[in-house]
Amino acid sequence: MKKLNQEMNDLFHRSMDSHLRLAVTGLSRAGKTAFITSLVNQLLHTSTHDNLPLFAAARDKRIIGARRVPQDNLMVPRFAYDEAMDSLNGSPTAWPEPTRDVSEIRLAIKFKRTKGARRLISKESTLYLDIVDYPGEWLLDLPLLSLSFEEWSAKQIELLKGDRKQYAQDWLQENESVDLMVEGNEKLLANVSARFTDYLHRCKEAGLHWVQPGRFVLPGELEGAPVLQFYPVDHSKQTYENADKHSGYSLLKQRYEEYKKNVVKAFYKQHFSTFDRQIILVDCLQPLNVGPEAFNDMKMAIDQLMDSFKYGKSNFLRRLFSPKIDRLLFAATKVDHVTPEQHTNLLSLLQQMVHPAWQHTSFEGIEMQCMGIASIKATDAGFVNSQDKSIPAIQGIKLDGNELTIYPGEVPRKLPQREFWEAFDGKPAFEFHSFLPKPNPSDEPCAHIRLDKALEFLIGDKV
Ligand SMILES: Nc1nc2c(ncn2[C@@H]2O[C@H](COP(=O)(O)OP(=O)(O)OP(=O)(O)O)[C@@H](O)[C@H]2O)c(=O)[nH]1
Ligand SMILES: [Mg+2]
Repeated sequence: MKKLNQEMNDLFHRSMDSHLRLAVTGLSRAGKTAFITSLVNQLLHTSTHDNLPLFAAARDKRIIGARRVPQDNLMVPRFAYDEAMDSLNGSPTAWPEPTRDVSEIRLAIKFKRTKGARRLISKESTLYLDIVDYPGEWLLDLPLLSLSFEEWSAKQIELLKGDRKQYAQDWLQENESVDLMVEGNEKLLANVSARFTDYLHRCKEAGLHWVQPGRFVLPGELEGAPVLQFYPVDHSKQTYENADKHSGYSLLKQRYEEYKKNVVKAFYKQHFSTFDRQIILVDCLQPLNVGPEAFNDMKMAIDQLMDSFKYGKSNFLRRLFSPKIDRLLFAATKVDHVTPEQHTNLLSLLQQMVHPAWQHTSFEGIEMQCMGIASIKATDAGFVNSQDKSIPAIQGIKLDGNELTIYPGEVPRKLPQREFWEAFDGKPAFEFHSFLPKPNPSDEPCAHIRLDKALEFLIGDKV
């Protein structure tokens, strides 16, 4: 009898538990790994430290404790938290390695209930939080679903201007020698596709974010698969209407269609439809450092990401899968790269960037917020005196190990226009440096800026 009661008690408590899947997205190098590492680290420490004052449940001491538990989804790699912490706590300290694929981590957060009927029955509950890290580039493939091979090709060819055209030279040259009307030669097509992929990599290395198809630069488990061996074709130079079904042209077209069906659609169905909440991390400072082309390119990529959230009733996405994201957070990352009085400008810039999509009426039922955060604070802010003037500055250790104290520059409040860039004569307008993480005792939580505010928005209503 006692055993039965115990089992019933356990069952009862389990029924009080809740479950949330959080997607952490951002374009390449936006700070996803740092964010997840710090989020896990903060939650693991919060029962013993006052590290999250803006996260009400932690501030009010309602979090009893958090621990990592095995994830449900055995097909997705585990998020490398321990490896990331080893890098941050190493000597010298280092940032975690770049990631290339989807990964996942599950936390069990035990907390005291405060409100609602459940409080009367059970005083403690557990929130199971699944955090999924996946490359934002994969969301850039969404428009492919509504584009034919001809339409997609036309868009890609149109982009070949300025720097992009230069990066594409090898691919375009290799392309010249292929007759797509004759029977398809797999090896030849693989070669030209490899040059096209090189071109996309070059764009990415130059700080451009609009890189499509996204899997070409981050193939994950599809590395070397023929479904990643196609490239856009210039239909204005030649007509392919009469291409034989065994021709090179038809092969490219088939692969494009396969990619849409088995890569893009499959990704949305498998992952996207299971999320409850999403954070999109944006590093606005990096493209400001590089120049107008990089900045506009990132804006285009962000617009594209936002399209994934336009769940209009007639939207084909709604029909394709049933998204249930009800909260979406946009976070400008690495705010510790600028002096504190610039944080409001950075936030305003981010708000401008996402404004058109935010306004879109089809954001039915999705709550959105913007904020500036530093997942792992690598600098100290202060003032330096120069000629009777006090100038704000940040101080940190550069990647070469030397200390640097600097005023990195003013962040524009609004989307920078042509005059803004001209004023800087083609030189970077800012000096945003990368810093090494600060050494931190391993039993202390990482220093952060407003990660608690992000947590409050993302899970505050669930604990
Ligand atoms: N100062 C500072 N730098 C950060 C912070 N977060 C990330 N960084 C820097 O940004 C780089 C990229 O961060 P990651 O967390 O690896 O970014 P990611 O989005 O996971 O990158 P990929 O996995 O390569 O797409 C790090 O190596 C750091 O140099 C932060 O909070 N503060
Ligand atoms: Mg990463």
